[in-house]
Amino acid sequence: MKDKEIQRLIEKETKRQKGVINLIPSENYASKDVLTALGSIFDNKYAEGYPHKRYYGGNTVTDELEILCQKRARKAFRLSEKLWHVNVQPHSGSPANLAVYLGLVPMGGKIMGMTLTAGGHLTHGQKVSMTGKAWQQVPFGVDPKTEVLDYKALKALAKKEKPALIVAGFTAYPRMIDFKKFREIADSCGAFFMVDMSHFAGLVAGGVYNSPFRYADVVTTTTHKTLRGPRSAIIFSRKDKKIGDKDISVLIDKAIFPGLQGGPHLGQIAAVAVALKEASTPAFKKYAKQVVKNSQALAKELSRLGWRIVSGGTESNLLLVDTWMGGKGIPGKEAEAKLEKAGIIVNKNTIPGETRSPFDPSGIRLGPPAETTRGKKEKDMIKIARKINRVLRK
Ligand code: DSN
Repeated sequence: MKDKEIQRLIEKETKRQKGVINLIPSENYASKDVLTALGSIFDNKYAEGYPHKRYYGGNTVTDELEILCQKRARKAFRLSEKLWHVNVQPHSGSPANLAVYLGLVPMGGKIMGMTLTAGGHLTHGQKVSMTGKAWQQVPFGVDPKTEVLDYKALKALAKKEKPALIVAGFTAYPRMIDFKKFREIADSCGAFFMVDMSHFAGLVAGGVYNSPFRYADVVTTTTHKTLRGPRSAIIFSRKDKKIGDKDISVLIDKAIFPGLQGGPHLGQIAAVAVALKEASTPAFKKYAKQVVKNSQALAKELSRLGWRIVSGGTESNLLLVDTWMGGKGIPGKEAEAKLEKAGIIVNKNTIPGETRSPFDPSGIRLGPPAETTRGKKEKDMIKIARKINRVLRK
C-alpha cells in the first residue's frame, strides 16, 4: 500500500485484534474471501435501482451479482423464491429497519418494540432514534422477576394500543424467542410482524435458534454478527402480503431506493454473497452450535463464581452479567475498562429494570461468536470466565 499512514493503522489494528479476547457478541472475524470481495472492483460501480431496472449503464455483471446474492440468502435460510422477496441493498441494519417502517407504517403510527434497557435496539422506536421521532413507540420490557418475555402481558398491550407493526428480535436478550406467540399477538391486533434477527441470524442459518420465517411478515438482519459477513444488511419480505393493492415487498424496496439510499454498495453485496455461501455449509452449522455451547459455558462458570446472569442463563450468542448486583459489585463502565486493560474486550450494558444510566449501567454484555471463529471451545470459556472473575474482583 502506498499510503503508509493508513497501512500503519491497519497493521496496528490487526495487532490489537489478534492480541485481545473479543467478547463483543455483535462482532466477528470475516473470512479472507469475504474481505477480498468487500474490497473488490465492484466498489467502483454505480447501480441505482434494482436488477434489470437500473438508472446507469454498465450493470450487466452487477445484475448477476445482486441476483446471486438474493438466491444465496434464500438458500442459507431455506426459503422458497415463491414466498420470499429479498433486498440485499441496505447499507446496514439501521437503514434496513427504517426502510421497513417507512414502507409499512404511516408517519406518526405506532411501532411496538422493546425498550433499550430491556434489550431492544435503538431502531425499534427509541426516542433518540429517528424511528422514535417519525413513529410512536409502544414500549415493552421483560417480566421484572424472570427477566424473560411475558407473552400474556404483550398480548394485552398490543390489544390496547393496536400498533401497526410489532418488532421482535433484540440486541441484548439472551433467551430463545417464541415467534409463534408473537405472530398470534400481531394477529390479535392486526399488526405486521417483523423480526430483526441481526444478533442470531447465524444461529438460524446453523439451525440452532428458532427460525422466524414461519411466522414473520418481514425479517431484517445485519450480516456482520453471527452470520460472519461484511458490515451490511438484508431485508426479507413476504410476497403474499399487501397493504391495499400494493405488495409489501415493493413498498419496502421503494423505501430503500429511492426512499433512503442512493446506489447500493456492490462490494458489500459481493461480500454478503460470499458469507451466505459459507453460512450454508456443514462447517458453519458446527460453528453455530459451538457459539451457543460457548455462551452457556461462559454463563455457567461466571454464575458459579458468584456473578448474577440476567434471566439465569442464555440460549443464544450472548449473555448479560449484572456486575453491579445492587451495589455489591462494580458498575458496568468500570468492569468494561478493567477488562480492556486485561486484554478482554466487552461492552457495558443496561440490564432489565436498570437503576443506573446507559453511560454507566449495571452490567456488561458478553458473547463468544468472534472467539468461536478462532476455534475456542467450552474449556477455553471456563478459563476466560475465571480470568474475568479475577480481574473484576481486583
Ligand atoms: N450495535 C449492535 C450491537 O452491538 O448489538 C446492534 O446494532
